[in-house]
Formats: sequence, C-alpha cells, structure tokens
Amino acid sequence: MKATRLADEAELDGLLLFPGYFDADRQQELLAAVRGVIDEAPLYTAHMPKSGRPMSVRMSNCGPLGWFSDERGYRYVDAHPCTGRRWPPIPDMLIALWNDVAHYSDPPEACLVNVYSPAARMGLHQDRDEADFSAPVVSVSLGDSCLFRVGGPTRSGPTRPYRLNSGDVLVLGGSSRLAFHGVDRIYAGTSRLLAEGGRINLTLRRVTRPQHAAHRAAEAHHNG
Ligand SMILES: O=C(O)CCC(=O)C(=O)O
Ligand SMILES: [Mn+2]
Repeated sequence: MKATRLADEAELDGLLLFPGYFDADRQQELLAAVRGVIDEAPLYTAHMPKSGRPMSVRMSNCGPLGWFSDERGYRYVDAHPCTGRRWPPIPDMLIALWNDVAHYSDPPEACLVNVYSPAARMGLHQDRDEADFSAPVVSVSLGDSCLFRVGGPTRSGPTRPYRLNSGDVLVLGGSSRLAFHGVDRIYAGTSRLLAEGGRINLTLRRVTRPQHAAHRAAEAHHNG
C-alpha cells in the first residue's frame, strides 16, 4: 500500500501516513482482537507523574511490556498494574502490520491501547520512554476521526494538524521519531465502528535494544 509523506521538512522525514490501511472488514476483525485484549487486561486510568492528575484517555496494553504512568513516572511494566497478570500477546494482525511498515529487525515489544471518549484528548508529548529510537512507533486509528497534531523535536516549535480516520496507519520513524505530537480532539459521530462512540488508538513500540548480531548489521547498513 502507498504511504504519503506528511511533511516536507527534513525534521519530519519518516512521518508516513497509510490512509485506509485497514478496510472496513479488517477494522472489524482488528476491533474484535482489541476487545479480546481489553477483556483480559482491563482498561485503567494512568496519572501524570508530577501532578498525579488522571489522564482522560483510558489505557491497556498487549505484548511482553506495557506502558504505564503514575506519580512515580512514565515506564514500561511487564504486568497489568491492577490485576498483576502478564499482558496478553499482540494480535497477529498487528505483528503483520509491523512487519509490513516498520522496516526494523525485531518484533514490537509493546502495544499501547488508548481508548478516547468523545471528550478525551492527549496533550503534546514525545514518545521517549523506549531505549531504541531507531525503531518507529506504528500507530493505528479505529472509530471516530481525530485531530492529530505533530510538531518537531522541540515543544515550542510550530505544529501541523492532520485528520486521522478509522483504519489509517501512521508511522513516526526516522527523524520524526521524537517529534512532539498529541490529539487535540475527537470528531464524535464520524464513524460507526465503535457502538459506544469515541476512538481507539493502538501504538506498536520497540522498548529495548536488540543485542543480536543481525540487528547490529542491519543498523550499520541503515546508518550507512
Ligand atoms: O492517539 C493517538 O493517535 C496518539 C497516541 C499517542 O501519542 C501515544 O499513545 O503516545
Ligand atoms: Mn505518543
């Protein structure tokens, strides 16, 4: 499938959009898999590290590691903060997506599931709790469309708005890997995929650095 490069600036090289990567049937299939994940690993409310304020987006994870945040800070944990059970595995459809678009030697280790009610939003931030920024973050949108904002590597720089629709895949790789980004608003009622309305976002992430020789060779090749 064809990717659209979203911006011309060198600092956003590697920011790719695959509009409608998942068609309506595949969105239903993926949604069923995500519902299965949430059944095993119920949604929780994460809190901001310093203020302890609750985030408006509810979360879960699948994969060996899951993203979590409370007063002690942002981090990856290998078990659900409430149930203490390991996170369920990443659904095959998402592993296939990673293999298709990530161009990375190793599998993702975490898939954060963000559930947005129509009023939820996510402030401008960088994804930097991972040890390996050479792996992209691969993001899937399901349900209502949203206004997604992307800036550069500094918080104060200019930002651009994009609309993300159900089934779209966005890749933050290369020099856009550390771009500031956030979700300004959800456009309620723009999709019928989720009976309850709102939006689900899935982000596939590599968390640790692979140590094997094949990865080092791939990196050397990549870095020229
Ligand atoms: O919901 C989105 O599209 C973005 C989510 C995000 O930036 C994150 O989970 O770090
Ligand atoms: Mn993010």
